[in-house]
Amino acid sequence: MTAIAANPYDYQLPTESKIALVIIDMQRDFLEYGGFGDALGNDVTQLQSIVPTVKKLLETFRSLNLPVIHTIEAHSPDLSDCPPSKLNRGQGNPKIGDQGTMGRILIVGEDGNNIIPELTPLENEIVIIKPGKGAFCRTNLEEILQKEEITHLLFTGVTTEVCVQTTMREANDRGYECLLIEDGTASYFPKFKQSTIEMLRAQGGIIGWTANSDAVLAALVPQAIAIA
Ligand code: TIU
Repeated sequence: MTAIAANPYDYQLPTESKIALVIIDMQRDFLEYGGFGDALGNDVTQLQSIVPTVKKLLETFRSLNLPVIHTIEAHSPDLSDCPPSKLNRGQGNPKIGDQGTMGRILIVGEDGNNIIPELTPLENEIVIIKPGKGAFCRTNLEEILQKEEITHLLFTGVTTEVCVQTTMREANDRGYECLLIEDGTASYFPKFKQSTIEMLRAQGGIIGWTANSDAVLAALVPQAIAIA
């Protein structure tokens, strides 16, 4: 069995079941001006640095014919899937559903809700539209993972301490073997990213593992050669 050099110890890749790359919310709403992240007062440039790494991982998974799961945080145009607690949280103005420079903020189908062009999903890739921070909340993600016999999830995306961490915790509780790719995730607050990495892998990997993308790629590519 191949292993990824990870923290707090090696992460074993499965031989019988499948591994998937999960790319959380790499949508314009979070990475560009005029979206939800910007509306909340965040510096969106913090998130842009991981794009080349996520792209490289995406291309590797595609070349190995391994499953890729993209998520998008989005609400229906009538906001019926957005609880008042989420809509009214903070004192943000504009807020979810308001008109931004890329269309209505965090609304499905609007320009700002699209995944950034560098990471546009292919037809055969899974795209989970999620109304919450976690990708298992009010979605069919668990059903899809079971059907596809996916047991191991490698996480990338934004933001580390919000949607990425929430989803990784949800997945861990459901029995998935989770690894966070450290240089494939970002936060508007670098210290929150670092804390998240440390807390997820503490206590012997209480939520899962963390590793650098180089370690992930080094483990995956020889396996592909072996399969071929
Ligand atoms: N605000 C923030 O850090 N994140 C979110 O609202 N959503 C995600 O993390 N995707």
